[in-house]
Amino acid sequence: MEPDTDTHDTHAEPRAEPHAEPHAEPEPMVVDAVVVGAGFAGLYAIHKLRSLGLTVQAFEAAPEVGGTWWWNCYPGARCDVESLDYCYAFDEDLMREWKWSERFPTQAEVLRYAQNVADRFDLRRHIRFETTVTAAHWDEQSRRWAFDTDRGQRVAARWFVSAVGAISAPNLPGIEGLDTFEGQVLMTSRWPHEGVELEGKRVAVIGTGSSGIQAIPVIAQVAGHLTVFQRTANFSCPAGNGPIDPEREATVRADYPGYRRACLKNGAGTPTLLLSQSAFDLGEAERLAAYEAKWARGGAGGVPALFADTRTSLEANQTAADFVRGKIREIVADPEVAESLCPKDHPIATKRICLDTDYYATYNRPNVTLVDLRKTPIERITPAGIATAGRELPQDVIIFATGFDALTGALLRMDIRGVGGRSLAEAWEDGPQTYLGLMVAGFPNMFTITGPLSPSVLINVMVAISHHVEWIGDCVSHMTERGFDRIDATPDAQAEWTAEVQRIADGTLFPLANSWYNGDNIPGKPRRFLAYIGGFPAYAGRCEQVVAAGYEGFELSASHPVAAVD
Ligand code: NA7
Repeated sequence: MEPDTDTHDTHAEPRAEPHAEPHAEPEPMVVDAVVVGAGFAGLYAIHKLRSLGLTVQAFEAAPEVGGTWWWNCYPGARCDVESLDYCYAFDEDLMREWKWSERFPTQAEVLRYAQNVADRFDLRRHIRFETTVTAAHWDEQSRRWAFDTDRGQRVAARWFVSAVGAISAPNLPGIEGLDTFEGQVLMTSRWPHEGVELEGKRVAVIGTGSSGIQAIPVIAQVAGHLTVFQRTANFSCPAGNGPIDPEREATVRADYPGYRRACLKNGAGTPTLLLSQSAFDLGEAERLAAYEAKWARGGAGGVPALFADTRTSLEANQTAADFVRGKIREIVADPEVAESLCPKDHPIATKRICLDTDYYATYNRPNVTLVDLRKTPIERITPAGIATAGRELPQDVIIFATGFDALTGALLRMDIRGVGGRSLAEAWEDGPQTYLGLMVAGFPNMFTITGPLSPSVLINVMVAISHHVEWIGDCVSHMTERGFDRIDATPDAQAEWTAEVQRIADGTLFPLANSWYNGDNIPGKPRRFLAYIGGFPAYAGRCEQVVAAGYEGFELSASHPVAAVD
């Protein structure tokens, strides 16, 4: 595609721009596409759109690529998808040449991979780092989006590709007294890259989701004393991490592209097979033996990934939940602590299942204490520590592992305004509505990679990202070839999709949990199931059908008369 004549050079090296003078009105730079975010979604989007001949400008708030893998560099941070699956499949040389060292890669290794991709495909020159997009407004007349950044840049683009990430907007709970604390306050999701000295210190961790469960065993090894503040006990299964098994690696690498294509036939876009067996197809002894074997092997969805009906039948779910609770009671020496650690208020895996290394055993250490917030809630944070049940627990460091405003948070933190100046916040007042998780009606030419109501966090997110980027690339090519310059989802198609996503979720046990999947962790967030749970093959099939039917549910148009294309 030819760039607009008024396009500025987008191929300059990234550089820190001085903040704009107050009241200065710089002329907007015009490019074909703006990509917001330079994590895995943004990197691939830049590469894809550039390969179509588009001029691309990306913005990234961090000083580096990597997105969530840049920010979440807390001790113990690790991917819970296996490394051989958690990578791009679009370039065979990259797949062949990049070697992972562990079954589940550390944050540092995933970040190195992202950096390698950025360098290998020369993507950095398109990215303005340390720059946050503050506003994106649709201009109907020019059929372009106008962007503002916190550094005063103004850019206009035909295509707006959001690559802001599904779990990227941190949630810092407003606990009374936090601003009075005289020690150090940290968030796992904004961990300092220079590292933190925790040796010998009194450390508090608030939150026991995946981040807390990964960080706690590692912090416990160095802290003088670690106090864990747990609001909801969470199910966790052993990751079974270790060096990559050379035999398995050799098998996968014998036909890596074929292996990855085969994974796309599975619900989660990983090698986990589509399950057909019910937990009750086996007798009790056989079922327990299967759970034992899975627990010993570790990885891939843990014990609840064994049977097809764990997600849909409370009775089947209970067999897996009882098994894990039994393990917790076996591992944790103090029965009272073990009971507090046993989740009882939600079916297993209806909050994201955690994979850990020695999480439960960590509570047997003499320097670790569990505070069960269901029994003794936090009253306030004091200058010296945390007060619960009328006593103060002094701390040097408080670490918040309190999660994210998932799926919608990062989008809503920008001032996005579509047709008629309507804000995204207004459009999503009752919860997010999207068509295929890819577009929002009334926000033309805006694509949301792993957006709300797409499979996103419920499948291997590298598969989700790749699918969206390729779908968007195909759509933009289709439009450009035909001279179209505006695409919008129809309200009807969007309403139908939004209802379908909820309907499928309602057929599972997921709505029974208070979880970020339902938006429950953010006060005031409307309750709605935020991801498509029907599995990758069904989702991808639906997207293909939509395209085959001439972008059914979308309206494509041109500002100038267009010639017919075969
Ligand atoms: P999660 O899974 O949302 O976990 C956050 C944890 O923080 C969870 O245990 C919460 O308890 C707890 N929390 C949140 N707010 C509070 C307050 N106010 N007081 C006490 N405890 C609180 O986030 P993670 O970062 O661990 O993981 C997110 C995803 O990132 C993960 O699934 C991976 O995909 C990567 P709650 O359960 O809400 O009672």
